Amino acid sequence: MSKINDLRSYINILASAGQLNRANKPVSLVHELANVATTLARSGRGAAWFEQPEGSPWAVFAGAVVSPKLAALSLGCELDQITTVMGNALDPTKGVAPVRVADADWKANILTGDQIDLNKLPIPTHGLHDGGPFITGGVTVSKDPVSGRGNLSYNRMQVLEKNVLGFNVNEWRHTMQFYKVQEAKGEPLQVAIVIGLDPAIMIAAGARYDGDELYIAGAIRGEGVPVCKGVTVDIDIPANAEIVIEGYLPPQERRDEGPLAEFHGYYGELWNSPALHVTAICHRDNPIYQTIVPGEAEHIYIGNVLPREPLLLRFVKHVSNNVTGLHIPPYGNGFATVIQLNKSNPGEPKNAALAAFTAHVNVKIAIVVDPDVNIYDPADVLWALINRVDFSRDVFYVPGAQGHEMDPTADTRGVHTKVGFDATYKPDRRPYGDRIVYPTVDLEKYLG
Ligand SMILES: Cc1cc2nc3c(=O)[nH]c(=O)nc-3n(C[C@H](O)[C@H](O)[C@H](O)COP(=O)(O)O)c2cc1C
Ligand SMILES: [Mn+2]
Repeated sequence: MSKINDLRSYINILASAGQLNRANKPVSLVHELANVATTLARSGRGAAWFEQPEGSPWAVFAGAVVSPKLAALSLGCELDQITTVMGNALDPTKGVAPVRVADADWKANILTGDQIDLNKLPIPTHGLHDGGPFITGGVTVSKDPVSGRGNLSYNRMQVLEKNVLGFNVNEWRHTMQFYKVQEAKGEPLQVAIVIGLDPAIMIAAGARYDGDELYIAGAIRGEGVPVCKGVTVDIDIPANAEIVIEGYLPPQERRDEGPLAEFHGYYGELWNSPALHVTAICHRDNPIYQTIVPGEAEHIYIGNVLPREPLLLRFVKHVSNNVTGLHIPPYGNGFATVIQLNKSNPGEPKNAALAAFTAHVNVKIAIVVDPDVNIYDPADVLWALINRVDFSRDVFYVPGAQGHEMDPTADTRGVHTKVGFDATYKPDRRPYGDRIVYPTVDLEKYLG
């Protein structure tokens, strides 16, 4: 496979894997683009490249990491290696430092002062009840004002004025910690928003990590990410980005932004958030604007699946060495986990489920299946639930446990009930021989 070092090289790989869909008809940035990207992703067709977003000369790309298949292509590995590759990349001892370079293609076009107009960018309004256009696929690069280390994060950003964005950031994020340090001094926090990236950087930015997340991207690629100083900010910015928006969050300023489609599939509320004042917009020639459809699979894949599967696997393997696979399906908001276990005794599935619950507060459903069940196929997991679970004996509850505070079934503090399913085969109850399996064939050989 050829090397991925930016969005363009990744798009080539998607095209050769039959997972790139070129939409060459005009498409509205308001709802329509997100609808098309979502329809493609949900039908297993992969990423979308919009050549003619209405009102913009720039192309828009969506769905870089929208399925297990695309996660594997992004990481340059097979489907069943994703958790191992991510586990390695997230190991702080395996991080690879970014490398400073003198120049970047995005410095080809630099807009400052009155030239700045965010309304000229093809920023989609995704969901029907979204408050307006939001940058959702931009990665925030900032710097710890105390240690000087770099940091990556995602922050949804609503266009409020031609040079001002509402900048959503939760209290417990590193980016918020940095902002609070600056605010206490009465100083702004500088940030750079990078758009159009090597998916390794997209994946790295979704992780909670004690250090600069660019080291994760370096570990994925086996070499340091090239970075280059900003034009108006003192930050090391990935050199191979398509578009860079530089600016600062002034101390004490708060603006309303929202609502936006949330990861749990409902719309969120208005937030009173810091404001990002733009000091420069830089871009490559003919740049590609990249977006993530909020509240859909890619959002969850990057935020809740890839960074957490290795963590859960570690905990579950600790209680049982017979675990053969683990997946956090994106259709479960990151709240569900499917554990594949080659059980050696009847109590083992329940212990494995309990280990997943303790590995991360978000996990509220654990389904334990046998090795003959495809953990990436929702229909196969449902088959196991229907055909291998006696619901009064094989289901157990953990009431009053801590979950995510936005879990729609939890109270406002996030207290909810966790539920485990032992969906493994119990031959002692009623023997059924083998499962029916029709092996998948290469259709090219049979169809014209
Ligand atoms: C697509 C996407 C959008 C996100 N949007 C936000 C957001 O608007 N606000 C926020 O606080 N976290 C958001 N997150 C989660 C954080 O970016 C993520 O937890 C990250 O690890 C935080 O990094 P930090 O602690 O280094 O700041 C989002 C994650 C993804 C994948
Ligand atoms: Mn961080």
